[in-house]
Amino acid sequence: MQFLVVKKRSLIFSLLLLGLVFSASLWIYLNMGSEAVVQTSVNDSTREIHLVTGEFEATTKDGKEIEAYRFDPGTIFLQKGEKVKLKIMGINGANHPFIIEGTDISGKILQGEETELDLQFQKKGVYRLVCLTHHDSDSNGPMTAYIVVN
Ligand SMILES: [Cu+2]
Repeated sequence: MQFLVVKKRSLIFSLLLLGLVFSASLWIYLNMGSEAVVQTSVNDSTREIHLVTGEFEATTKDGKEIEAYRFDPGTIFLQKGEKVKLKIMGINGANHPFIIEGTDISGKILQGEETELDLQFQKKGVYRLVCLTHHDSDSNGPMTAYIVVN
C-alpha cells in the first residue's frame, strides 16, 4: 500500500499558488471589457472638431421660398474634462452671432472665416450652441448644435 506524503509547507505553497492563479484569472476577466475601442485623447492632447454653417433652401408648390440655417454636424460628443478645439467655418450666411447655453461662451461666425473655440466641460450634460440671429423657425432656424458631454 502506498501513501502520499504531503508536507505542510508544500500544501501551503500549493494553496498560495492556486490563490494567485485564481486572482490573476479574475483580474483578467474583470478587465476584459475595459479595453478602449478608439482612443480619443492621447496624452492629454486636444481633439479637433469641425463644424460648418449651412443652409437648406426650397421652393414650395405654391412658389414660396423657404430656408433654414443650420450647424453641420448638428450634434457633437465630448467626454467630461476632454480638451476640444471646436472650429466652425462660416459657409452659408454672412454672420452668425452665437452663445453656448449654460456657459459664458459667445462669439460670431463670419462667412469665409473660421471661428475657434477651446472647450473643456467639467459637467456632463447637453449644451446647446445657439445662433442668436436664426434661433427659431420664424428667423429661418432653429440653428442649433447639440454638444453632448458624457
Ligand atoms: Cu445663424
